[in-house]
Amino acid sequence: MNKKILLFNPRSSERKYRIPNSVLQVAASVDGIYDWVIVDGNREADPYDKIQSYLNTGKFQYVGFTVMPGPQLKQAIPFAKKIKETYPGITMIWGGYFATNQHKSALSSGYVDYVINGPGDYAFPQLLQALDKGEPVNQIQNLIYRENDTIIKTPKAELVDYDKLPRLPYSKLDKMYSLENYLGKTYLGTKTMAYNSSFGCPFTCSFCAVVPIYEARWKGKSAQGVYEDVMLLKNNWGANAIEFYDNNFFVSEKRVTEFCNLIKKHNMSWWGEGRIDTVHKYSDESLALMRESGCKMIFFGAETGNDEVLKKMDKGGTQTGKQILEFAARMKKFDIIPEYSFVLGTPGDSRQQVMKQVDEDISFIKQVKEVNPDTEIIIYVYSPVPTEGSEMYNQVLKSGFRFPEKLEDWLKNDWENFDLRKNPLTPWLTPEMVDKIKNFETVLNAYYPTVSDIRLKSYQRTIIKNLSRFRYKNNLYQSPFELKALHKLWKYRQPEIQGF
Ligand code: B12
Ligand code: SF4
Repeated sequence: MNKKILLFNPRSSERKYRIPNSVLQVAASVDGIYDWVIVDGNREADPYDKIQSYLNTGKFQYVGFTVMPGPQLKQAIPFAKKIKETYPGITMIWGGYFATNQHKSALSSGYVDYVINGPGDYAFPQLLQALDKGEPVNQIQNLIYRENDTIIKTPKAELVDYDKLPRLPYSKLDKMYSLENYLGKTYLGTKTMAYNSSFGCPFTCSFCAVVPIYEARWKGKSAQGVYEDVMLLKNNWGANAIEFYDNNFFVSEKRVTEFCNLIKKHNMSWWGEGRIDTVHKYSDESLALMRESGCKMIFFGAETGNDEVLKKMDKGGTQTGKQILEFAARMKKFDIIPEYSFVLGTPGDSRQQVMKQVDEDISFIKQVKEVNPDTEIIIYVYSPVPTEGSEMYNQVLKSGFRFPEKLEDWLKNDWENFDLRKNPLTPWLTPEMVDKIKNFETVLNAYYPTVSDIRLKSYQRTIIKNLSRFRYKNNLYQSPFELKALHKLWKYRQPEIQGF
């Protein structure tokens, strides 16, 4: 037990903390076999100081970082480098979406030794045991590492059966960081828990980072198992709302309705992410039951109203512009807010075509708002993910776009904006197009401020709505400085950046 493990969750959020499920689940996989600690960058003023205080004891052999694209890289990259320089004997293991999808730059950096390719629940303890015993690691599934100049990717494992995994060690986490402070005040409730109940997604949208990792596979925990976990957090720490962080919570109508029936008497509000075409197939009874059980809002990838582009995105074939509008209207009947995300700025054959598509998407979003003004709109600018072989990724490569090869290059401002899907470096998007998208977003957010910004007062909502009315109604989006100034002044909170 003296080869301890330090698991680090780099800072991802300024104010709203969430249970760091990625590292907590990894901790569960070694709990009882190894001693472990978590350092949560969201909860430490100086996380490196904390890391150092652990590593200076000399008892730590393994350091694991969870790394997703965007702000987490700001701590992940320099900290990993410094750790390797100061404690060269430490084995550095990265997991998470950035680590997996950008494993080449991670492993070429010289300070990341191993990358876990997808779920780490079995790969992580197996790797540590092999390293402890000095055994080869090439038999361990879901692993990526370097052998001289060659990158070795071992085969992918079958998806994990969530019900067979150990329960997350919440009480141990509570001793390091009070769990109560992880249960934040949100639009859903005063003590909102973040929870993940499934792996993967059965679809293959060509812009989505889940696809190369899970390859169209999905496996969920049973409704009973999810219910028991939720009740544990409710009974011990007073949770009264749930954010389901699953890539696709709604794959199985049966699992969802079973969960609703179990939870409905417990007065919990909840939110999750799903697909329009999947949930549109749900019966009216199921939708009514979901609302009754506390479902207040669902995040959906609407992406675009253009059927041709939807096809190119490989949304699975059944989502159409007409369906997106119909479904927004249907959700209104059930009093569940659809939170639609759109991806603007996808590649096209010519500049005119790209601009025309941006204009069409803007007018489609306004149509959605007419059908159901409560619909929340999230706008992303298309940022490619390396989904090898997809039609869209081939088009991206043809246009000359390349990911950075060096890990440090990801720290440059431009690449951070790329990660946040706010201003990508894609050759087909001109600054004029990006401005148009962003300016429209500003006007839209002013005319329809998100309900999820619970700090925005109702008088502020009225002021900004009135101020933006003329622009919104007359499609005048250029240079909305007055609205931007108010957003800045009131610290308007965009859920896609700060958390939903
Ligand atoms: C929670 C979350 C956030 C939180 C913060 C997360 C945190 N760590 O504090 C917030 C809301 C801040 C966030 C923001 C963003 N996110 Co985010 N986020 C998620 C979300 C919904 C859940 C992550 C999670 O907890 N999963 C549950 C755990 C148990 O699963 P897991 O992380 O996959 O972990 C397993 C394995 O990956 C592996 N593993 C992971 N880490 C490690 C570490 C070690 C050492 C090992 C051994 C194994 C390992 O083992 C784990 C157990 O099996 C995922 C989607 C998803 N369902 O995973 C997106 C996701 C990771 N986010 C994504 C993105 C792009 C972002 C943003 C950069 C952009 C955006 N606008 O969405 C922003 C960045 C802004 C910011 N402030 O950081 C993308 C990544 C896509 C990509 N291109 O790689 C995802 C996949 C969503 C998506 N489908 O697009 N996010
Ligand atoms: S449905 Fe959502 S999670 Fe699944 S592949 Fe498409 S975008 Fe990704």
